[in-house]
Amino acid sequence: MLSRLRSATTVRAAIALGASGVVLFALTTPTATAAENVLRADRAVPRACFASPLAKGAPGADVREVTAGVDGLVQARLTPRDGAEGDWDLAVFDKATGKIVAGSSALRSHELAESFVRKGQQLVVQGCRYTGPARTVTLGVDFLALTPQGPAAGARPELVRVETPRREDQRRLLATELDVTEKGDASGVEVILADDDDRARLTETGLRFRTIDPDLSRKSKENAVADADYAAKTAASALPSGRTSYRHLYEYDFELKELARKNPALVRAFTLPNPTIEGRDVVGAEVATGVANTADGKPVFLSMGVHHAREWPAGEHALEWVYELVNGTKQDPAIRSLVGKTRNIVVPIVNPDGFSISREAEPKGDFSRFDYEMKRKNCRADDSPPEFRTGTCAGNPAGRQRGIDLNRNYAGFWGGPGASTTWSNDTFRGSAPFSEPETRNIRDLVSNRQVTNLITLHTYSNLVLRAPGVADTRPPLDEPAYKALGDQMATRNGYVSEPSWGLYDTTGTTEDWSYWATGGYGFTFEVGPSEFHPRYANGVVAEYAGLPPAAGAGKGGNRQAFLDMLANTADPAAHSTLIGSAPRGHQLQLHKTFQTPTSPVIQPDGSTRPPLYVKDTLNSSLRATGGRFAWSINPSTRPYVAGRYGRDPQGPAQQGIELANPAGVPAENTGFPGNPTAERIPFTVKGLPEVDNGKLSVSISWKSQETDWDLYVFDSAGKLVSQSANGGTNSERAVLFDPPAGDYTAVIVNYDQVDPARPDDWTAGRVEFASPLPTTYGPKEAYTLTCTDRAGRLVGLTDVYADRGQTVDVGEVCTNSARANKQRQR
Ligand code: 0X9
Ligand code: ZN
Repeated sequence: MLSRLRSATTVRAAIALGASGVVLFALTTPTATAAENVLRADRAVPRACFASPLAKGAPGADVREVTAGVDGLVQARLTPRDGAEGDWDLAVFDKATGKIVAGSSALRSHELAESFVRKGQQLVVQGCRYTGPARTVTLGVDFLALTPQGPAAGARPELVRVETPRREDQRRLLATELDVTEKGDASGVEVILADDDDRARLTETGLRFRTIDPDLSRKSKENAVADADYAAKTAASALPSGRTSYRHLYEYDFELKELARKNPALVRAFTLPNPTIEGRDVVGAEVATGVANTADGKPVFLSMGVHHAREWPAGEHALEWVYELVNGTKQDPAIRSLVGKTRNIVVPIVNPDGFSISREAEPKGDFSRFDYEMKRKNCRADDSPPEFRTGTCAGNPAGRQRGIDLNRNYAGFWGGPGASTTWSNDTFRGSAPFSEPETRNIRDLVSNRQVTNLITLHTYSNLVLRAPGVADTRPPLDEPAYKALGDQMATRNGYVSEPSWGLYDTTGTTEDWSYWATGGYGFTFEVGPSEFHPRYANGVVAEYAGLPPAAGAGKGGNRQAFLDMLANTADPAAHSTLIGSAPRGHQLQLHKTFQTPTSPVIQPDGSTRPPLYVKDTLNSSLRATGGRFAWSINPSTRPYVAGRYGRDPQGPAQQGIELANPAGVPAENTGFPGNPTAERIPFTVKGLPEVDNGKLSVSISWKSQETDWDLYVFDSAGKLVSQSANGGTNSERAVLFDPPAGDYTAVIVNYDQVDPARPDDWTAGRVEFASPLPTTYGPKEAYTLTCTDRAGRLVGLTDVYADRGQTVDVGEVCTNSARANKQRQR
């Protein structure tokens, strides 16, 4: 794809160096001095810095004018001076029109405002002192030239389907280095042709192809137009905030701190511990009655959006949930009551670097390398080859391919199937579990609070997913209650509730770490039926509020699903509770440290290395108010070791069945199910009281790995219930758990023969049955509970075992602990 590369020239135009030696400024006046790089405001004015350019000398702000020296990116940064923190924000405007170009509104004075500019464009850079003691702050402005290369003229992104019936054809296609999508089936693969150049290259191969979508970018552009139209004619939407359009990153951060400023007893905005790769702060908010005391022992519901940059509705849902809780606390007794019993943490944008790029990019919708609007991952560059490590994330020769898939980077089963080892792949897992600052932020939250309930928001597919991400893990002991909670929420949004392996294998995902390590019920919502960021009215308003055309129309939508999750958070039967008494001002601490293996780590060549052992430390605290306390916590035994849910066999498994291979070999068929040519072999699955089948597997094998047979299993209603359609193997195995009794058909497709004249027919066709696996129980684990007095002395120490739903009385933990006394004597 080299001809299409837009290379980012990292040479900065018209740069002056500040006193600290950092690259700072490109001023209209060529001789910038360090003093001009310092913004000053003698008082703070809480306002939206990005709303409009302020008059010169306006209180609480300071302004510089700069001219873009290049076609490319502007990057304006604020950093605190002399250690004085406070909260300054930043905005860049087009001088001629006054329109916002870029903004940044994080909670401290670490700001990065970045967007695209034209050479010669005059810009107004505005710093605003929102709050806090810092009168001055350092401003730096960089320009990065982006050089478009390759023929923009022939650009007409189209999606085609290329027929690659033989392995030789697949090789020929891959050799073109065209943009092959992940959408392929038994008979061919979809390929993106960005321009005439690509079309010519595909034509040269002589492979057959047909157009699926003649203009890939149309939908994105149409959506952008429809969104502008909707926003223009809608005064207020049905959302709690009334919002009518997708927010920018700077709006998210600003709204969170405004909510906190206006509701100080109810909302607390906070910065997560790790800045991103590009240096942005990640911002969250907590909503609770008496929000300041984070150690009040209430159960915590954590919701998150935008692990994946392009999944904008995820962030919108998360922020609207904050408004829901705030409005509800004021206006709705039921919500007020629930908010009084819980603490709610919301991180709308887990991946601000990626989100900012996707949100600020021009809508293309062609999924090409330089379709930044469709970026998914974070901004890590150092896993990519050296030639791709240059440039900022928004303009680099690897385009949107740079980065780690944050939803493959958590430690849970990390390194297993359903994640990529290739840096440029959209599901690249990263160099190690928790290698990324963004996933470490969430790890930190979940490890240091009692997060009993968690929803991580994604788009799309209309799903409510729970752990595990791969079937082999087997369901946790909690499965019945965990499933019931997911099913309940799905009645509200109209989505399908299932374990996430039902979608496809994934490892290293959020709740496959958080749930198995802490026991807090974790779900992934895949919001909306199609498109990563559809029209706002559909993808956000309708999905959230339960309006047509959403599947949750008339059922309450995601709003009601979240409220159900909130009710579950408040329900002591859904977690564990410690009760006891402690003197006022004493601090109780629950501590637990353990190691959990990852998956056997898949290597780029397909071999595996032994699992890594990842150490987790959970540490949460309660500040005693004197007398009795109640502390809502997760069960002490983590689900990973607690056992697995199963059922006892009610009878033997059914005898195996041989599949008789019909005479002859069907014609080669790379187009199943469109082309029905196949062998069809019926078989019958029995049921109780005669047999009890926990698992059914249908398998076939043949001689050469160059031959390709595929296998599908249909039930008597003609529904596909299992399939196995690999290439490069000499066997297939299709599996179905708890198969209902009835008639089934194995459909066997001759996909590819090495030598069709002397076919390599399948043999050893069998249906095998296995008994259900009974429930297993593992060891119990304890928390260590300590009590320290006001002076920080340890005055109590004991082990605590607590099961889900259980209330454990630990008594007078700060005075009655023999172990603590012993410890003190040493
Ligand atoms: O692949 C993903 O990360 C999620 N889909 S998305 O299109 N939003 O990227 C699905 C993850 C499902 N698995 C688990 N959450 N375990
Ligand atoms: Zn996602």
